[in-house]
Amino acid sequence: MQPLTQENLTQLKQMRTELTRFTAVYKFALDEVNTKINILKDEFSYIHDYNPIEHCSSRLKSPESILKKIYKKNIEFSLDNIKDNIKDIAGIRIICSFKSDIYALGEMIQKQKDIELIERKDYIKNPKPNGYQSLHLIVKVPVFLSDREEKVCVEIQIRTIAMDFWASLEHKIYYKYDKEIPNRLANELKEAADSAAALDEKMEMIHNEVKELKRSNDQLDEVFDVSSMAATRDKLMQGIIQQLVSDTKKLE
Ligand code: 0O2
Repeated sequence: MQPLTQENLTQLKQMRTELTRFTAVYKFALDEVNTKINILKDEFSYIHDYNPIEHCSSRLKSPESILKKIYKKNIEFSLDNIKDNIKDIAGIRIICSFKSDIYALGEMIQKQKDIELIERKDYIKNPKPNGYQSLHLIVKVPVFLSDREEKVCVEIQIRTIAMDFWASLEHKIYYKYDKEIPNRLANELKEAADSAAALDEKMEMIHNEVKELKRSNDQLDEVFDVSSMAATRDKLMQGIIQQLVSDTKKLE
């Protein structure tokens, strides 16, 4: 093996700096989107009495996973090619309570002025053949660096607890299993996804009915608000007494 020359060393150092800068930008983009999600989450907890976000997680794609994707997509290796072709280096997953929350939250995110929607894949309306469901948004966010501004891609996956349960276990079951899955198992997996979707529908239906019940109970409480009824009664009594006193005075 030949010893490293000064030139080799300089090149390696340059590559290391480039790579660090490359991944750092994705980390900053993740921080930015995470902050946005946390603000929404906090706003819901403090101001509204309902929070649609169960929990969130984020990750930077591992170099191994990036390389695999490049290979799969048959792309020549370069940082520019990676940037242009792999849109999920920075990824955030948001787990919502109900299916309707997914769309509401997706809209809220897309509406933010500094967010540019690049791609939207609705695997809820159109599940993958294996049953996978989730709403995927690829967005670009601005990252302000010391010498420039960069628009960076972040993939946001939004799904319910049931969809996440299925996807996490499916990933675990088939992790590193590269062969074709037997038809019987593929069908079972699809059935499990359908059961998760049915559970989501049922929970949302119960949620909506309870919301409706609560609304009519609140309206009833308003009409029959005991303290305001007592105040009205007291006012009426006061009026009657005043009238009686003045009538009596007139008679005297
Ligand atoms: P990881 O480990 O999450 O990074 P593209 O990204 O466009 O090149 P694709 O497959 O068209 O490739 O993108 P798509 O459909 O938007 O899926 C991207 C991500 O969604 C995947 O990332 C998974 O996280 C998730 N996903 C998609 N399909 C499935 C599925 O069938 N099961 C599970 N469990 N997750 C799925 P990665 O890069 O595959 O993996």
